[in-house]
Amino acid sequence: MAILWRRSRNIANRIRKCMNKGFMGCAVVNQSCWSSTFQSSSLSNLRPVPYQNSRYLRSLPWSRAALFSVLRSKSTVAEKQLDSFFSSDSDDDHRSLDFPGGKVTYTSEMNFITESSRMRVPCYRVLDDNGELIMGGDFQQVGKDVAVKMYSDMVTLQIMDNIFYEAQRQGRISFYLTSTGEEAISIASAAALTEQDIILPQYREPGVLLWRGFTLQEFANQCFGNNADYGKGRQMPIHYGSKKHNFITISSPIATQLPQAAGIAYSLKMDNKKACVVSYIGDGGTSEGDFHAGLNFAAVMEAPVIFFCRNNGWAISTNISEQFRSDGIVVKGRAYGIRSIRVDGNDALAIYSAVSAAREMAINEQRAILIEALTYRVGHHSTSDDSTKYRELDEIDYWKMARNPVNRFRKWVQNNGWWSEQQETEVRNSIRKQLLQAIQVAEKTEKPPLTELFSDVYDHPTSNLQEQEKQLRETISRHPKDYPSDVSV
Ligand SMILES: Cc1ncc(C[n+]2csc(CCOP(=O)(O)OP(=O)(O)O)c2C)c(N)n1
Ligand SMILES: [Mg+2]
Repeated sequence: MAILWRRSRNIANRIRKCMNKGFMGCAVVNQSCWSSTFQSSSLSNLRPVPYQNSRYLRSLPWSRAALFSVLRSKSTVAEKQLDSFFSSDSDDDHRSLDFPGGKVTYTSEMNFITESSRMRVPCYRVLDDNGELIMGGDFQQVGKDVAVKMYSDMVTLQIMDNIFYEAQRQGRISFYLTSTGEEAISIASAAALTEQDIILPQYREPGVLLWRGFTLQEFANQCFGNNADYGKGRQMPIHYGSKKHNFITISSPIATQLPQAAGIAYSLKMDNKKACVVSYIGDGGTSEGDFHAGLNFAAVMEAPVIFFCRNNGWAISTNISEQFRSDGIVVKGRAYGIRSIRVDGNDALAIYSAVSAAREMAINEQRAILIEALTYRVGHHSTSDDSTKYRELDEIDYWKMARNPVNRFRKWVQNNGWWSEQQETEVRNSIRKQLLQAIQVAEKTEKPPLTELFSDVYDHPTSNLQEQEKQLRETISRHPKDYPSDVSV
């Protein structure tokens, strides 16, 4: 009892401290109006590039790039010239430099741009910590059916996480990774998209697949790597993928999905599709070179892609304070000319609204958008990690209890009269039963045969692959007892 009391007092202290400190030690102002956090597009007036016939400009190397650009798929909004901000066609040419990309005004003051603004970028939210709507906020309405599906899917995700995590601990699957604390992000963002939008995940977004109808059996088949797994058992558990659901298979090397996302979005643009690409990434992933390449490509090619960054405070054991010195990730969008917003990642309604608005802009204006969601990884990084070795239990408990995204959304759904205690019990029991059944089936289903290990990459296996297969078969015949009996040779 005394331990319990001390623990809850610790949590209360932690909550008080965190309320003052904000996100990971820094105050971030909550804001309930998304439209003002998107950087205004009013700067993007269209103006003809001055002096485009000048011999001087044509002689510059970048004029070749400009020539090439006519081959690109056109933006629906066309090129933007930032110099319109200072626009005046009059006689002030001596006060500005006509530079490719737009005019740059001269100044005689030696001002370095500061490394950070005094105020951190505010965080858009719709629901307060108690699940109540914040008055006067700007948000997209969510009706009963969508809200109930969102909540049920969050519950399903929680149950999946608990049971698969336990299955890994029992040695039945080799690896697992939970979405605990981040359930609202994948579910609410998926709810705001259409099935035509193409998803390139990092790995902590199974909720998107769940929303799109990937079944519990399909999740179990992948984790058990059986014959029914679309990856034919060649990937680690949680590396889901589904052509039917426009969900590109997860690949472990982080951030590789971002340049690919820019490319896929560009192909949607060329085909005049009314769809966008959504690529997820973690805070740690933003330190990869591919993050920068992906954003720059998408901005320059005006590709309809939403980069969704889950800033959950940690990249395995690396805290964000050791990851970057910027005000999170949201400010990085501007450096690439990408419109950006910071959202409360534990507020499902804020995520839904921001993604709906971002999708509309991405498609209608043919542009990239960056969303940074502030959240927290409540679970260990994966089953290969023990996060209590590098972070305070109080910190974990604070996010698990006081900032729980599922409980917050449930309060809102319940206050609308759309959910009851009885539904809660029924749904939890039913999902649990269905999942245990799916695991039993997945476990009993045969594994893909050994030959599948060498197929599907080359039309004809290369000589080194043939050599490897021969060596493997020799090893198995020498040590048959070390080879799993449920995989046919
Ligand atoms: C290119 C690459 N470098 C390193 C790793 C090892 N690694 C796996 S997950 C991870 C941390 C990623 O953290 P973050 O992007 O914040 O995602 P989170 O796990 O918090 O969801 C690292 C470094 C990797 N998989 N790929
Ligand atoms: Mg992270």
